[in-house]
Amino acid sequence: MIDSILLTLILPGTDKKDHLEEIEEMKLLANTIGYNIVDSITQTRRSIDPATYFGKGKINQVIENTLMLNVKSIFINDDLKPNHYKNIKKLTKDKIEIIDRTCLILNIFSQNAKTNESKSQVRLATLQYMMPRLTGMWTHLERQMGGVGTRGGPGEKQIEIDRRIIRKDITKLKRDLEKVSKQRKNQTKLRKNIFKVSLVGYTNAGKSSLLEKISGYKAFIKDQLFATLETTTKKVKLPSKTEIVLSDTVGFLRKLPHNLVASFRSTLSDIIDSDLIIKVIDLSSSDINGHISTINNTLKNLNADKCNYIYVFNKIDLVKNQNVFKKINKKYNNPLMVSTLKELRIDTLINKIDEIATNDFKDYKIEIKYKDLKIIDYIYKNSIIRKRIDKYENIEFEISCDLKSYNRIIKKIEA
Ligand SMILES: Nc1nc2c(ncn2[C@@H]2O[C@H](COP(=O)(O)OP(=O)(O)OP(=O)(O)O)[C@@H](O)[C@H]2O)c(=O)[nH]1
Ligand SMILES: [Mg+2]
Repeated sequence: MIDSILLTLILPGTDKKDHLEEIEEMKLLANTIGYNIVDSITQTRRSIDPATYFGKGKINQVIENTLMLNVKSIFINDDLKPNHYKNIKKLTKDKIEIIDRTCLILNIFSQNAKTNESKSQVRLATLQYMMPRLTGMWTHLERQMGGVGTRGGPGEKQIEIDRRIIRKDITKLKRDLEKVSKQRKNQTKLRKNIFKVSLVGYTNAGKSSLLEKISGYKAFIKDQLFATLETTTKKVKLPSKTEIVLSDTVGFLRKLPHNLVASFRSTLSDIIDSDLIIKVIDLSSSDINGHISTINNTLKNLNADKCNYIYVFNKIDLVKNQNVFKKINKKYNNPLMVSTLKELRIDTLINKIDEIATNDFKDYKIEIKYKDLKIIDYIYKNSIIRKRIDKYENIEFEISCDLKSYNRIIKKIEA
């Protein structure tokens, strides 16, 4: 682990509790890429310093202390504008690495991306992050080469070449991602008749663990932030024999960089089509309210805030304080509380999903000719068979499904 300092800013209106949560979260995030925060320093100011974000005196003092401790990196719990980054970097005389929140999260994402799609998404966000920072470097180099306004100096040339390469890369990545997004939309179309359930939640809440428990699929589970960066969708047969698809996707985090959200929009876009969203919350977290508001804000950004949802509070095995249960029960009207790890009340959750998936199901009677094998197959896939009577000329089915599916079946029979 590389020792490091964390620098944070408190402005008027900063919530003290949120601020402390963010410090703890930054420590975890930094650990994920191999850094250990040994000290955390906070400055309270009326406003952001236009040149150096924090006060210049404070920054100089922190740099001095950092170098004295023989520490080589400073984390900043915010997104630094390119000029802030450049000016702080200048004050360090390039002796200290400056890592802002976006840079840190981009690093975690690039470390954890597994599929070609997620790798391209992270690369796109990283290049977009780099572009304006190159401009800063360009000005810096330009000055070295003879004053602002000079054209054609080597600094400018090099940066222009870099920018051109980056721009080309960005265009190509966007094109590639567009293709994948189209394929995804086609897959979604194929699943249009099936009940779709999405697991969403703060990172590390236990979404992948739940996918594994409910579907039996061996998911990638780790006590780590952003273990999952891709969407996995699995078919699940519920006790009523209804088939649904269950999806697990990338976790949310407060102040997730805009570029990343934009790049991951297609991965997250499936959430909008959900018939049911399961908001998974870690009940053992000290910041349940913060996590819930992050989930709700993110869903709003994705235009998925109108979807039907339920809350599932996970990791109850870690909670010893009965007041936590009481408070949550009162606030969220006795929501589902489970332990995925200890397999507590997972059955209740599955039954709840089943109940919602079959909520508008009704019983119907239909008759099919033996030769209409395709329709028989369709019925088995799109309804629950309550009874099948094989008669001399045809088969009589008593089925249970929603009205839309019933109409589709009738249309096929009449075609
Ligand atoms: N004690 C306890 N640990 C759990 C429970 N459910 C999941 N975990 C642990 O929590 C950690 C995170 O679980 P994941 O399923 O990877 O969480 P996730 O929401 O998919 O996280 P990301 O993909 O990183 O966003 C793992 O170490 C799990 O073993 C639970 O009910 N109790
Ligand atoms: Mg996961």
